[in-house]
Amino acid sequence: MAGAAQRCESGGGISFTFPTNISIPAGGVALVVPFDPGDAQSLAAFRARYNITNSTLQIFGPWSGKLGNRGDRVALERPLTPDLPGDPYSWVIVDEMIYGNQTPWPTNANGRSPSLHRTVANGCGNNSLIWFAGAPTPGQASTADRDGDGLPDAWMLQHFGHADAQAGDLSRAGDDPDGDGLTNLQEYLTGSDPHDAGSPLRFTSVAMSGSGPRLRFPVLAGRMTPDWQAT
Ligand SMILES: [Ca+2]
Ligand SMILES: [Ca+2]
Ligand SMILES: [Ca+2]
Repeated sequence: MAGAAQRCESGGGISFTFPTNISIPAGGVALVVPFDPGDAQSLAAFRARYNITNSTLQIFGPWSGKLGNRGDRVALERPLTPDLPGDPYSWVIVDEMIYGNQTPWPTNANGRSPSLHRTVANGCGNNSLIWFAGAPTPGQASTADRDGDGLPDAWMLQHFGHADAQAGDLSRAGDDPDGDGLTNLQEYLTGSDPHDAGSPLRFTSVAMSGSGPRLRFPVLAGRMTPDWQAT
C-alpha cells in the first residue's frame, strides 16, 4: 500500500480488514498481529519478545482465524467501487501468496519455526523462489540489512543466530564456514546453506557458446542472473 489512503483486506486462513483512511508510505512497513494492539500489556510483551524498537511502526489487529501449517493463502485486496450506488463492493487482488510446506517452498518454516521472508517486493508472491525461511523479524522488511554487507538480517539470524557479521563465527559476507568454496554472500545469492558443504552452487548445464563456456545454475529470483558467461 503506497500513496493515498485505502482500505485493504488480508484473506485466507486469517482475515483482517484495515481501517479506513490509513496510509503507508512507499517502501514502508506495517504489521498485522493476532491480538488487539490497543492492549498495552500484550503490545509491550510482543515488542519485547521480538525486540521491536521502532516506536512509529503501525501495528494493526487482531486478525481472525489461523494460518495453516501445510499451506494457505495470504492476499492483499482492495475494494472496487460498485457500478451502482448501494451495490456491494467486490475485492480485487493486489498481491497474493499461496504457500506450502514442501519443496519448492522452504520446508523449515513449518509450525512454530522460522518464518517465510520475501526477498523482493515486486516479484510474484506465488513464486516460491522469492521466499526463504528465516528467524521472525516482525516490523522489518525481509531485506533489511542493518550492517549493509548484502546479507539480510533475517538470513543471518536463521543461519548464525545474530544479525551482524562477526569474524569469530565466520559470518562475514566473504567468509566460507563450510569450506565449500562459496562465500556467505554467494551462498545467500544462490539459495544454498552456508553450513552445509553439500549445499553449494550446482550448475545445471555447461556448454560452449561463441566466446567461451556458458554456465547455467538455479538462483533465487531477484537476487542475480542465472546465466553467466566467461569472458
Ligand atoms: Ca547484513
Ligand atoms: Ca560456503
Ligand atoms: Ca554451502
